[in-house]
Amino acid sequence: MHVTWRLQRLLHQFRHALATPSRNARTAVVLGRLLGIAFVVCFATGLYSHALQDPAPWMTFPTRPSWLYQASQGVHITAGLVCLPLLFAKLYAVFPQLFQTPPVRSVAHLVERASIALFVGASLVQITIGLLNTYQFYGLFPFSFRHVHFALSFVVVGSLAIHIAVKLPIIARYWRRRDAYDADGRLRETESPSDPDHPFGAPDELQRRTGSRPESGVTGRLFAWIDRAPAPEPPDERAIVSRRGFFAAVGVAAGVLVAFTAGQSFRALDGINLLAPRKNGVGPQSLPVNRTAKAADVEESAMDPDWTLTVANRGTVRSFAYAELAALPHHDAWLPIACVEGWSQYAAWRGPRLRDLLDAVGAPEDARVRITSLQQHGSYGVTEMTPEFARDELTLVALQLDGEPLDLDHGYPARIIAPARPGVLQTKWLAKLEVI
Ligand SMILES: Nc1nc2c(c(=O)[nH]1)N[C@H]1C(S)=C(S)[C@@H](COP(=O)(O)O)O[C@H]1N2
Ligand SMILES: [Mo]
Repeated sequence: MHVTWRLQRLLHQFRHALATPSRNARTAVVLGRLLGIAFVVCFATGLYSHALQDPAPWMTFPTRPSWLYQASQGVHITAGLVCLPLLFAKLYAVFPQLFQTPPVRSVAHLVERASIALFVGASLVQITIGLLNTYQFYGLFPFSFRHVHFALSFVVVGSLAIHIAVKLPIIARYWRRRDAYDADGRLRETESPSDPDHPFGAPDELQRRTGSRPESGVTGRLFAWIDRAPAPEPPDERAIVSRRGFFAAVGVAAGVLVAFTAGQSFRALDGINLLAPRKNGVGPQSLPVNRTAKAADVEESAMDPDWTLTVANRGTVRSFAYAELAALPHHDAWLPIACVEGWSQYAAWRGPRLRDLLDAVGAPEDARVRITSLQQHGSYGVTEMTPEFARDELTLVALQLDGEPLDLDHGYPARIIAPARPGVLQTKWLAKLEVI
């Protein structure tokens, strides 16, 4: 008896805690709007990054402003981070819906719930692997991060579209605040029992507060039994999270995440860069390194005094020794490395223009260029560059960084640096440039 009473009381308390005024359809719509924007922004910036790395034959890209990719990558990572508190908040707001009775009422209802299950699952995986990627944990997965992240983005956006279509009536009804609440600040009732305004069968007085109807059937009887337990102490009011408090908590969580990580790209926030894995200015020549020469296994080949850079246009092949490259006219470029993992930093690069080297072998203006590194293993040993980048005056075969020869970890003897490109394509330890 005692055990039953305790259980009753515990569940009763639980029901009070769950029955918050924030757990309703209006909250779900407000959070859904923000999440929808964040997802679409991530999708668009992600597609852009993916296209740059895997350009279809017909694709050309803007090369200015030179920080275009840096901005797009920063927005992608920031929006992705913000999704985390938003998604948990949204799950919190609609959580009682998971326990609807009966679980499935019709074919349409089954489709609705299945699409939500897919959407929630795919989004959580997507955000989690994205977050792990920013901490360079992608080596842990038995799959290619980029390809899974890309494929999942279509699942997320597709199931999001279905979700929006299915919930359109609720979204429309609660879109505006004044339609959602009455003059007393209480949520207006909805007709559909599948609306996420059930405060999980809240005790009577809470049901009145939050403007929802009592449960019926088996759950109704269960809740009636639970509510026979004495009211929990401390009083109910304290267990209730107000709407304002709830949104403030979500806002603070999102703000803290952004403020404490944005320093990995924005110097101004460097001092409070507490959560991001990368720090501005930390690394050889005050620039972070993603993969070291040792990790790329190029220490020997890059330091070889007989190193040459091969430039090829079909039959026309020329080899440039380091001294020959150093004797060519040099140009300066103030450009960022913008890593897909979320950090970016500007630096002063110097060296011959890529287009001057291409001209030396008579490469056509519209040639795509394959760039090969000394690095034999890993995915970034060979990359491709479309002609608008190859011909850009800011695209260099950089020999210098901040007025000094490149550090071995930054790509000595020579590396590519180009405007508006992802960091992964700024190939280090060059071996060969060839017209495709
Ligand atoms: N050959 C080669 N080049 C490479 C890489 C690599 O792994 N191998 N990493 C790329 C990545 S992911 C980034 S972000 C930049 C980082 O350049 P940095 O180490 O000079 O800062 O180099 C790029 N160039
Ligand atoms: Mo990177």
